Amino acid sequence: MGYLSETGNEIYREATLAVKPLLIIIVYVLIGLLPALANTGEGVSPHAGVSEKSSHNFIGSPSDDSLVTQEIEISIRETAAGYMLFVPDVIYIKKGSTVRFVITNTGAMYHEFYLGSFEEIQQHEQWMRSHPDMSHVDQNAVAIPAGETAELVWKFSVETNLEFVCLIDGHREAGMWGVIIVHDHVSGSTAR
Ligand SMILES: [Cu+2]
Repeated sequence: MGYLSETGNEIYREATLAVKPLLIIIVYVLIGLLPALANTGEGVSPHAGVSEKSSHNFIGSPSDDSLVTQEIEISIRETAAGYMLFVPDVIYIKKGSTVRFVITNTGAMYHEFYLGSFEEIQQHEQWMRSHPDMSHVDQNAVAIPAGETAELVWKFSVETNLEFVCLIDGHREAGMWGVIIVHDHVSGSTAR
């Protein structure tokens, strides 16, 4: 699901990197095709309905506040040098834990916390480049306006490495990403 538009975007991106006239013509043809691809519904966004997809299970699932076994606090910081950071940016979680992330935005800008696999986030970023005004809030993401705190409850049922990121244009490049390591033998504390 969503492969049509992803493939379209990839072709589009590759093509726009080239400068040969023939390729430019191909780009125009593809631009004409993109709306048709987007109209296939789920092709609109790689993360549309992401939580309902079976392929999403490997990153875990949304869960209820009453089932939380661990709370992890993350703060978002903007530095004078222009970096935007999640602190901590490496988090260890024991498999089977239901975690409440409490994310506080200490900066002056709007940020988001998006949880996903490295592959999913990469696909999402490609899609984002052509939809910069899109908000990414889904069951695996929360919006955190400046000065506010938001929570996300997630059950980690599979041993895996995941990524959390702010998908606002340029923020990942400014440092807004981190890694979650889900293993069966960690103590469940956060660490750097
Ligand atoms: Cu951000």
